[in-house]
Amino acid sequence: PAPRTVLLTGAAGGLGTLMRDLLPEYGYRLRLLDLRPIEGEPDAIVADLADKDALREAVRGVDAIIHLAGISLEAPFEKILRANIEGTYNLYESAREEGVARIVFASSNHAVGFTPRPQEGDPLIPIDTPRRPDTFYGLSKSFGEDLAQFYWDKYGLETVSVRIGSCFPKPTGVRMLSLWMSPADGARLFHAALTAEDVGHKVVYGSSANTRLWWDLSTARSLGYDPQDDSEPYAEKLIAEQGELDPTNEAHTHLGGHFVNDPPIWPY
Ligand code: NAI
Ligand code: 15L
Repeated sequence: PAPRTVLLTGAAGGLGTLMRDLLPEYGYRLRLLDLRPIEGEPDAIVADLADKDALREAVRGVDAIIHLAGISLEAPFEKILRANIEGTYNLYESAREEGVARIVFASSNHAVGFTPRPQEGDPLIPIDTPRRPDTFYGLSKSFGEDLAQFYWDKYGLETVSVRIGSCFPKPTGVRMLSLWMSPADGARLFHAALTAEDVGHKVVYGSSANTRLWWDLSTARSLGYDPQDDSEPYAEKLIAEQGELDPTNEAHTHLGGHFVNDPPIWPY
């Protein structure tokens, strides 16, 4: 049966806010969790991923979890360790103890951020390309994918790890023309990840069907994902404003963009 009650961690964040709007249309009842309270959502659970008791209670009775909570940019290793590495472990342990069947894990392009982007005529980056994290942040996503594989092999807890490109209302940079995932396609992909049968642990790239795509969406499509959007209508204006990607600038020649040399830092 299709999952109905889904715990959405990181529900106060950018992606969480977009998904709070879009996922109910697919028939999900969302239980919300975040470190920060959410205006207009008095029932949202305000908890830190470090709080094992709160997590255990939060996951009790849900059919699946979409795990978005954590530090979403670069930060000192100690902070990443606590929020993303220990926090994700705590969530998986709670899910195992409470018998939750499936987690959709928000991994990131930054788990493979040091991969050179394809140049004209090169093949798309395959899903089994070696992981090359570009930050401690990317390293924590790499850990999350391994954790997910371990919980499948050892305990039969399923995960779809989505290496999200850039999920924002619109693409805001030239690199994002390749990595953009429209919010509507994001909801389509999360829905596919929640409903596909027998996923075990699958890693997929998460973006729209962009004309300038750098990576191979076939594993995501194998879950039933059928992206409907393309960043191309935004291309002309962004390139006029920012110029084409510069082949001599390493932030322009790697999947992870400026995370490879000058990552944006988590503000708190
Ligand atoms: P965000 O930074 O806007 O939201 C993250 C949320 O997690 C925040 O509301 C924050 O309060 C919460 N959080 C942080 N530490 C926590 C903790 N210890 N316990 C409980 N909650 C905590 O990030 P965004 O953009 O919404 O991303 C969501 C997830 O998707 C993140 O895991 C991010 O790494 C991942 N991702 C997002 C991409 C995007 O394009 N938005 C791209 C790739 C990955
Ligand atoms: C990410 O992993 C970040 O969480 C998001 O804020 C964007 O920076 C995105 O990657 C990106 O690479 O554009």
